[in-house]
Amino acid sequence: MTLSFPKDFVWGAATASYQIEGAWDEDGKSESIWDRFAHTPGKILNGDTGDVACDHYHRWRDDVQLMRDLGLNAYRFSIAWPRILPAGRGAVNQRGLDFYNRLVDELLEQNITPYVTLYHWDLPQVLEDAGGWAVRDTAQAFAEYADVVSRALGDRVKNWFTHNEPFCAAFLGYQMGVHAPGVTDWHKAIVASHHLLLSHGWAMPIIRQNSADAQAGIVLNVGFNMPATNRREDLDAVRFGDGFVHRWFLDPLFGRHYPADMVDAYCANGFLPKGMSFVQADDLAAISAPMDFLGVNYYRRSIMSQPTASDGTPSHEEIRLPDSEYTEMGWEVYPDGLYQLLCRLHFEYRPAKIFITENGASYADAPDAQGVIDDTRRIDYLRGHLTAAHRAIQAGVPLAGYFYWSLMDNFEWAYGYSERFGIVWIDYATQQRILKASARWYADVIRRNGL
Ligand code: IFM
Repeated sequence: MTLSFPKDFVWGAATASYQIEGAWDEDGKSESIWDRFAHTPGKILNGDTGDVACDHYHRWRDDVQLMRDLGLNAYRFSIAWPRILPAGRGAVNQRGLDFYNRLVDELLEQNITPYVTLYHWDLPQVLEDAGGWAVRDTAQAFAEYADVVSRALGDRVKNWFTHNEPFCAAFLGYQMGVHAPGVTDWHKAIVASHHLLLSHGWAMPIIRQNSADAQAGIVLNVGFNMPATNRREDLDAVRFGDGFVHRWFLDPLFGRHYPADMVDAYCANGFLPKGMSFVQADDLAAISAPMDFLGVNYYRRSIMSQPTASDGTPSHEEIRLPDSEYTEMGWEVYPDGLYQLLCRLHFEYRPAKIFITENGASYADAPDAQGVIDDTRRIDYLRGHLTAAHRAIQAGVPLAGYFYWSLMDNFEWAYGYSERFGIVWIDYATQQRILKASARWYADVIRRNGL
């Protein structure tokens, strides 16, 4: 059976600055929180860092050529804030801006539409030293940064995402401490989540003002959760998990307040000694500024169960099914979850448009003796998820595009280079790029606008 996608459907791939660029201290760039975190012994598997990564900072022209060869019509990438404003705010580093100027020009030259993410986690360390996302002033600094970037690129870039996965920036960074800046403090994380959302809201009108006819939105990580059984505890785990990761962000963005059940849970656990006093009068109106689209990063289903022995901290355990399939991240392959999720977002929140801004699988398939990378499991993953996306469109979801994560293997945060999500293989010793079978398969999908 042939599945055709709507005319004008956007076919892309995504990356992020720290994960691919390298050149961590070149051309006037300052230290980011990820530079500091990765340079701290014990934080990243195998002591890996993003110092060189895929060396994209120097190989960007070849990488754009690769995108062109694949027939991508869009590319989602992020801007490294410390390249543009080394002191976090104030003086602009023209050499940093020029890198992105050149990249955008080359993409347009090759008929590839740039989709820019302003923040994919590499906060200038100097701002972290002043309190990071736990202080309100960082939201103001972000608005200034958004102004600088959208003024410089806004004549050519017409698709903007303010943040990538603010849940991860706030809670992996400030509560679990597994991401930069490595803090473990519930209160700071909750406050940080508010400042991230606030900075999004403040940046939206600035982007619109600087970039005529621009479309703008935010990218959230949203999964599909199910209870392990219908025991009350498992249902509660799903409700808490949904509130923690999804509703806490979706509700205020779509004009509702922070979810009351989560505020109550955080207060009951002592995480909000002064309640929500950090939310000021106009904040929620700013956060719910209408968006042109919502970016959705979907990877997997989580089957949740409340742990029997709990220390009082909200938590859950994830159940692994013996007969299901898991990627090397340990994430279940569950394409139907994408369909369910897209329908849920459409019917519950009614975003004007949705992009799947990330979806992908980590498998380590390497070149064989002939240099061929036969990553059949990734092709199956892609096929399953694109079929689910197609079903969602049939059901009325305004899905406008799909970005595979990731264009190339790269620095997978705390896992370093051990996880490979790319459709392009990176040989980190030589920086050679090799197309995997999945890249050719995806190129074929793009060419046919379907599968
Ligand atoms: O690599 C990350 C990306 O930076 C954000 N979303 C999830 C991906 C895979 O973990």
